[in-house]
Amino acid sequence: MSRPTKLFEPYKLGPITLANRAVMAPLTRNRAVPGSFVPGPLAAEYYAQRASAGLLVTEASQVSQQGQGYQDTPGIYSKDQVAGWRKVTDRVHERGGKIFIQLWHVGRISHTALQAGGAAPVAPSAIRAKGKTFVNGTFADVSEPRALELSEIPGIIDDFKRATKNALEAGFDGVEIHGANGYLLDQFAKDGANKRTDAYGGGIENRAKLMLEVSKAVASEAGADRTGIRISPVTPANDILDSNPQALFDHIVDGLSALKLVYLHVVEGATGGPRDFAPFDYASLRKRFSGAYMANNAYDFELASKVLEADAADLIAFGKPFISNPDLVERLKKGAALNEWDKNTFYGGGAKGYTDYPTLAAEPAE
Ligand code: 8OZ
Repeated sequence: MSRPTKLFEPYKLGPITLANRAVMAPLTRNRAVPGSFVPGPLAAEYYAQRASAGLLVTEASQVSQQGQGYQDTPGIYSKDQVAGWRKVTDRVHERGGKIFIQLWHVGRISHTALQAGGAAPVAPSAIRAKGKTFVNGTFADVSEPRALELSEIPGIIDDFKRATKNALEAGFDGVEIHGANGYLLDQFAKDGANKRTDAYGGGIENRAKLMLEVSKAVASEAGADRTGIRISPVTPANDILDSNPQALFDHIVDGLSALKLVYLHVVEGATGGPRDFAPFDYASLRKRFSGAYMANNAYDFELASKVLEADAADLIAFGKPFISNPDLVERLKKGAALNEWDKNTFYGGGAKGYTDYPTLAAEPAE
């Protein structure tokens, strides 16, 4: 018996139809091939196992070497990376799944050890984040960044555009721009990290500019109906802060809506933490946005069903539950128990904690 809920109803997302409204959220797993940053040998298996999600969003994938901030995260800027991702999308499509890739530039959340020639990571302003990254097998303080020159900004936009072209060549159904969690686009948007005095700093309109220009460029390549974006208005992740996130994100979402992006993916509250971390009116974003509203952060079956029923969201993204439950949709349908996740195997390593979580079918009968 399946439990009645909109969660398992199909959803038309631009030109594609999702089998249900449960999305696998982007999840960093640090298992790409060291040096080439091609998706690792088990990545196709991992994503194919989870293809019964309405939509898979891949782990964040850097659009350039400069955009990398952690050890062994995959890229989408080289030919080999495109070929590696092609194997992933083929396996997912064979299983009837749909998959978007998350496009990422970390900005200041990086380390000189990951940058070409040991250079400083780039940021809107030369302000070091209080935070750690994982590099050379250990946690290290992020490096002191340098402020991007105004003349370098078109190059960043081009990197996102090229990555989008690569993503389409790799067979993705669409792309999600990573505008969340204190990485480059969020750093430009929020006044705690952006102290620029040029056209990309100062008031809300200037700070929102890079996120909107990247969105426009990506949508021009993939089609707006295959372009989503993830934001996290109030998260403190990676030492990010804004003095007026409601006004900032109301403005940003008006701009994204005008670009007709297909979905707005919102981390509600603190990423991986409390949903009520800071006051924020998410309904205001839903109202302003013309496309689908994808809600994320600590959703379970009950909350997802309630929010969909109330028409407060169209899609629900589940993160950690998808790590440990490849057949999450089937388990939720049946009201079956969920496997617990092992946080010791989230980042790096091999099959353990990656492709070895059992499905219901694989479990011994009681
Ligand atoms: C966990 C570890 C490293 C990166 C994010 C891409 O927070 C990440 C990330 C998460 O968006």
